[in-house]
Amino acid sequence: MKIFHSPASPFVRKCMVAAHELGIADRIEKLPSAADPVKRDANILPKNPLGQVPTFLCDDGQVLYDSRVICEYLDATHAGALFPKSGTERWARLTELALADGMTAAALLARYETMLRPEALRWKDWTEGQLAKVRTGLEWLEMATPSFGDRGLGQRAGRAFRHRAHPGRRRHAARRR
Ligand SMILES: N[C@@H](CCC(=O)N[C@@H](CS)C(=O)NCC(=O)O)C(=O)O
Repeated sequence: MKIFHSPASPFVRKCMVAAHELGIADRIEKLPSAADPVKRDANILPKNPLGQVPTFLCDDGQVLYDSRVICEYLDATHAGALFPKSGTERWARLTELALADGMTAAALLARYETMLRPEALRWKDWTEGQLAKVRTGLEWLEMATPSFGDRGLGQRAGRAFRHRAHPGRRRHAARRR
């Protein structure tokens, strides 16, 4: 098994967390990649027309993307229990997964906005709208999943997301403290 990999990608990380949980991480070869929505990675494109990571190559030659499909494939083919097989529990967990993916995608879009888009073309309201999705998602998670046992989880994760989207702001926050 091989995966087009980037250590900075939260979606790749999600797949590797699933692989670690299943005890198979060391059986997945990490292929270097430089996925980028503007300068697309020519090595990934023949396997995945979206040119994104994670892109996963199965031992039988089948190619899988995106991270949800890869995680479910790893779970199904290694007798995992990461995805409930049926019933209310399955739909609840899949909906939480959709929330986490949506928050991650919003954070990534906000990050691309500051990292890739030329300053003159940036739209602050749009970036704030993406970060608002992350914020309301974290608030929902804190409310709905007290079993995480860490009431500060949302705030801390929120700060981490904000720092990624606006690297300069942390310094101002630190000065205020
Ligand atoms: N829905 C996809 C999202 C993957 C994604 O956005 N990956 C980013 C890196 S974190 C990427 O490849 N960006 C380059 C691009 O979008 O062209 C998944 O869950 O795998």
